Amino acid sequence: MKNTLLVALGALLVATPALAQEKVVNVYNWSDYIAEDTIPNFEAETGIKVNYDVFDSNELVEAKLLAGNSGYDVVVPSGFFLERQAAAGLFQPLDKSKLTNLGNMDPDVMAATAEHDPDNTYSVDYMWGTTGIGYNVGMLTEALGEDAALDSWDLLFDPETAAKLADCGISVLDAPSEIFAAALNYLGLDPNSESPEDLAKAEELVMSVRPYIRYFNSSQYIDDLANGEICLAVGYSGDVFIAQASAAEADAGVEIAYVIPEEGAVKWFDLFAIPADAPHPENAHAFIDYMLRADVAAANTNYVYYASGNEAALDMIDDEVKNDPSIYPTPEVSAKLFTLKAHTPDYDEIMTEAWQRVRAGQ
Ligand code: N2P
Repeated sequence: MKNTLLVALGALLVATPALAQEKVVNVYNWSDYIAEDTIPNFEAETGIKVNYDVFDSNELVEAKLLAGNSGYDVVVPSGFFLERQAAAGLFQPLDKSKLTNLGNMDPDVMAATAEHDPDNTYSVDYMWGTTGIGYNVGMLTEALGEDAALDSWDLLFDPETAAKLADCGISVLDAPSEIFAAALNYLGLDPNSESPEDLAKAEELVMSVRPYIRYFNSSQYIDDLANGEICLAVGYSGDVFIAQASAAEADAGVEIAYVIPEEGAVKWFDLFAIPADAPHPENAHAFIDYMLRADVAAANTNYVYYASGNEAALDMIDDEVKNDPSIYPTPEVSAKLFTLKAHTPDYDEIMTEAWQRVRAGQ
């Protein structure tokens, strides 16, 4: 009798979380990637408290997911990382019956992200953008002359040009896959090549300008560009626009521009997914569904200047955002963009070693 009771009690305890989940959701998103009132609005509407942590690199998310028990309910890796994470069983399938706003998604974005996640089983897009170059218009003109071309990866990869920018400051994302892909593409090689010979050429190229790079970091450049601390950053589109907006607001004569270089650039998708061991999957679905609401998606894009995966949001996205070809590329610009595939573990290992040498400068 006593045993039966204990078993029944145990079953109840196990079943309880699914029935009435603690009103909490633990979210791990990119830094500078959400409007200021999105979280408070969600909490007020649902009564679910959001613990919101941020990261600035795919590697960080992957390390947490691989270690297990991250405690996160929602994570937002880029598609070319999520691809292998999903294959490794790190996510649970989305329960689409709980995502009432899924119909708002842009079918083209869904098709593109299905390349990483077949049938969009585990993920849905939040935003997408490009990895290009942000620069200080005045400083670059001064360093390179009025007639200098400001729309080429030469700004970073041509040693003569980069040398002229070393004093005003160059920063580069701490994102090996994306930087080596840009280097391969600049060399006329396949940005998705996993050949060790191609990697060696890309490493050599980045090494040739390494003396002129002040630092590798994936978030610091927003403030540094805005304040005129650096003059060129290889960065994420929206982050450069955030720097541009804050420089304009400060009204101290700093003008920031973003360019998708003419040789082409990486286009990525950042995707919501729920870790297999998420403690609050119900609330994770509620959070994702909220983020898929058209008005919420529009408010976030208007705030961070990344293109939304949400088609229904378009009407509410500011004209200056949706008509900006470096946020919503024209077909002509789109033709220059390329996506990345997930790396194999073997390639990842040699790429990481190459990146460590690049970072260390030797
Ligand atoms: C947001 C950066 C997100 C872009 N600050 C990287 N995929």
